[in-house]
Amino acid sequence: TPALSRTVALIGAPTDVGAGARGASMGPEALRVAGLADALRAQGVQVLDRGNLHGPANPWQPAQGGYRHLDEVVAWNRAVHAAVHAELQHGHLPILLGGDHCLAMGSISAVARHCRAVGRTLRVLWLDAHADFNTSELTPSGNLHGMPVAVLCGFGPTALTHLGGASPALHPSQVRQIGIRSVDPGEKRFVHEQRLEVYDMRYIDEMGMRHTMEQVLAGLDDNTHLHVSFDVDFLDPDIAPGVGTTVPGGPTYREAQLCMEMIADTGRLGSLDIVELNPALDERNRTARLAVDLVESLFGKSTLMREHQVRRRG
Ligand code: EXY
Ligand code: MN
Ligand code: MN
Ligand code: MN
Repeated sequence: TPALSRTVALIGAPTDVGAGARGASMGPEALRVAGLADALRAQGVQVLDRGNLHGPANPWQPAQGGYRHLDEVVAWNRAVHAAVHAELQHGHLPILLGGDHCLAMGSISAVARHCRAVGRTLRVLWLDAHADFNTSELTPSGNLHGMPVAVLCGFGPTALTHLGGASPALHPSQVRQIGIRSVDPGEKRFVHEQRLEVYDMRYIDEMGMRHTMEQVLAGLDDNTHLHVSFDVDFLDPDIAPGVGTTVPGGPTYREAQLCMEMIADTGRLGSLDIVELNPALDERNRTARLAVDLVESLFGKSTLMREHQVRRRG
């Protein structure tokens, strides 16, 4: 299997149609202003900024039939699916700049379709305070950013479950959820029923981030494509206030860095979403700058040369 690409394509999807608060639509530009492209270049990555996708405005309507803004969410995710799939076919590593987390439906369905076609094994790391496993029956809000994992596993409206043709895009056994600390009651039953592998904050508290990531990354091989779906609300709100759905008690700065560094060490990162950043709620773009800082680690930045650290320890 050839090595995964060191050419990254940035794809902006400036929308908040799946969210319960306005403002994530400003995420792509905030990440660019925080220096995302230069930070990646500093890690030896070639960066192509594809600009922003276009889609319908946020009509700000109540939910209908358990879904809020379903038509708009479908339109945005069709655009995301096409753009992400095209970059993978060109051998590039797509980074989706959200936008709210409903966009993972388009992005991950494209990654799954690509992996199916080339015979790669896909594993999805879902970094989030939330399980995002609601359905129209279970959701308390109708907001589609609370449903992408369920949709990708085949539970949801056909227009979304079949974005990549075949459905389901994912089997629950391909997903690892990390940092979870807010799950709705019906959603929780469904997570158990579908046997999602969840490393919640209690697990991280008791076992530590190092052991957690060893479990999350166990069993990878050189045919694995890792997709990281990074919901910025994964992070503790004390360090990352710029999100619409803060939940206290998230990973610290050091825990988040270690999480990213251990993913980088695998060398298997094949695609990435950065979602839910809400500049309207941020403080002087600090959450965007933190996200960029963590992405540097995800692409291999560490304090010292890794081999030097290992030599000193040995
Ligand atoms: N579980 C809640 C809901 O479904 O409305 C909150 C979901 C927030 C989802 C954020 C993006 O991760
Ligand atoms: Mn190229
Ligand atoms: Mn999410
Ligand atoms: Mn979340």
